[in-house]
Amino acid sequence: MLIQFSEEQKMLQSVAREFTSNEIAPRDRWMDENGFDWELAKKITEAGFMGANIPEQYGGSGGGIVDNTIIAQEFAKGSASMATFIGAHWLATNLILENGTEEQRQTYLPEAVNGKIFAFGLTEASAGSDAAGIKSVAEETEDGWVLNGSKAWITNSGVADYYIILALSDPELGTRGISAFLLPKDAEGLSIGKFEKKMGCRGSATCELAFDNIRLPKEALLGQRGQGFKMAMQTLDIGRIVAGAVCAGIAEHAFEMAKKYANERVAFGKPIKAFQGVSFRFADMYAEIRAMELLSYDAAFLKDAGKRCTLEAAAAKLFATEHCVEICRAAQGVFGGNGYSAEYDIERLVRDACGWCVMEGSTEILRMIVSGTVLAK
Ligand code: COS
Repeated sequence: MLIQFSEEQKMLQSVAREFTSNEIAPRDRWMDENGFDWELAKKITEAGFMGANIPEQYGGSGGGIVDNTIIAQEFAKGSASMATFIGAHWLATNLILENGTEEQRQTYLPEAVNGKIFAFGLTEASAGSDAAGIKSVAEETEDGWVLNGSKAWITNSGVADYYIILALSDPELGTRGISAFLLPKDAEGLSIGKFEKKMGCRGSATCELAFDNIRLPKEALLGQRGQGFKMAMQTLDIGRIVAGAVCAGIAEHAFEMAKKYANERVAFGKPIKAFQGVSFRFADMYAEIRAMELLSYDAAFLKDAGKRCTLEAAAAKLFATEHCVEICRAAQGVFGGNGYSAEYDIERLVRDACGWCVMEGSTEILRMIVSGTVLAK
């Protein structure tokens, strides 16, 4: 037993688990077919999860990264979409928490706790993995900033109340010329595209954003000018830890579905779990899920201890996303032909799992980070 949760964390885990089985899991198929579930988002707010990462002085529950990781893993056991939604909200609000002025914290964090949805806008159509290649520009004026450009694949866009947008404030300075800005959804000049038709995680909203001469006040600058890239990378470290646990949750969901089926389905006069071709899959799935958890919580405890965890977070996400897809495919295989039918739900998990191989750092980018770090040592 390597993961040592406190009594409070064990309680949080059981509360999140119960909430997931009562409220989230029953809505997952509906979200896959219909998109974002506003009613469920309201219940998530009422249960206090939106502010799980926010200190009590701003109305949140004051949890650390381990706490967030616990909640995300539990949510993912019921719905990858809802885990994606809350993960993106925390990603954006963590940026305010860690880099905002006291006034920004006091303005935005209580709103985040009370159900205003936040989104993190880094990616552009021509700058995904190459995050430093963004082209959106924020030009300084006498009374603030003028924002132009666009973003793509922004989780929570279309449902968010606030966006944190990374843009070039000083293009000639490279990564040190990128700054972060707080953008409200009703800003004049902001256009939000239609919801992307995605393969999976369809209950989480994703759109394109376009900025046409949006005038922002001076106070819209989040953190220090030129520190946006570093801030984004730091918050992505946390995002990747949470992503690892989300994948462990999706994989466990698939494991449980397949286990039930393997007990009930009879072939050649026996439940199919009696056949080694089926039962051995569960051995591999179990071991891999456990490893996913250990890597994710190892990085989460490191982060909560105030240490840099770029390597550990990237390794956790790398291992977890790739194995999550394999586990979901193995679980789907247990269902035989029925695994190909939407009626049995397992195909949805395969689609959901694939999304996590690109969100918050593709497999290839994570390999670059891990190999670059270990070979430099
Ligand atoms: N924590 C703190 N600082 C970091 C950091 C981290 N995790 N990663 C990079 N930095 C800093 C570097 O130390 C460097 O600082 P200095 O200018 O002071 O030297 C600066 O940021 C630039 O770093 P680097 O040179 O490594 O930047 P690159 O342009 O080479 O990009 C990768 C590095 C590829 C790792 C980055 O672009 C990346 O993570 N891409 C994937 C983006 C992503 O995950 N997108 C998914 C959608 S967003 S939800």
